[in-house]
Amino acid sequence: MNTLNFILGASLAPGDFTGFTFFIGSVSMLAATVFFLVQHGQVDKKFKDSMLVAALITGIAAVHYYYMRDQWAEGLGSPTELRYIDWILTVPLMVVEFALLTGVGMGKLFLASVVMLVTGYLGESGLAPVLPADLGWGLIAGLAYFWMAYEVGCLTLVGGPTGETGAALAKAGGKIPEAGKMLQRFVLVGWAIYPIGYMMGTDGWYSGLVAGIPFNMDVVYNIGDAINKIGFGMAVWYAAK
Ligand SMILES: *C/C=C(C)/C=C/C=C(C)/C=C/C1=C(C)CCCC1(C)C
Repeated sequence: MNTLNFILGASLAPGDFTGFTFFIGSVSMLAATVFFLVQHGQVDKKFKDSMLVAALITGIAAVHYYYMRDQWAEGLGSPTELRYIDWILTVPLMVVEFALLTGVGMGKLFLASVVMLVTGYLGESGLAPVLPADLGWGLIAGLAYFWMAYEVGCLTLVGGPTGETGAALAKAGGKIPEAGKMLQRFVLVGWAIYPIGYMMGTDGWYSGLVAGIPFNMDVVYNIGDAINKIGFGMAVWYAAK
């Protein structure tokens, strides 16, 4: 390995579609981070923390994507550990965004996000075969996800009930209720991309269902991250500007 290789990491082979989605991920997360940081200087004082957190989310992801791309390019396969380390840092920061916009304490949402990701990791990595990936770990992760969706008010989009955070979003001042609706759509639709990836990467009752999807799990996760991490920041920016 020469020095340049050491600094830049392994090269992607031409035609490595999955590898290039990792690359696009790192570049777009970096660009979004610059955007959110610049906007941080422009918005009203009370939104500065929200903009900074948006930049942290995409910034942390940019670094992880850089290393995930490298692991993939080295031929080491799906970067499960880096993926879940990224998520365990960035998803709680998305919870912080809700807390900053509403003033509602984030303890329960934070806990649910940790349960969702730790059980998801145990299922996907196969490290804890005491429970099956589908109706064991995956089910627990799914329930934690549904509870979070309820708590932040996703069900109000279809006329249903909401938890405390969702109720506070609707009552907040300025453009926060509108931005809250955007965030709810991301959690309801954008976050639902992840269980599809999980089903593609683990064996279970659903294996036949996802067999026809023409991408692999990493492409699905990469698409989900780009939509959700950048989209979340844009929604917060919308409330702030
Ligand atoms: C920036 C990263 C984000 C927004 C990651 C979100 C991840 C999820 C919503 C993952 C959810 C999962 C389930 C609902 C069930 C199967 C296991 C997971 C962890 C993939």
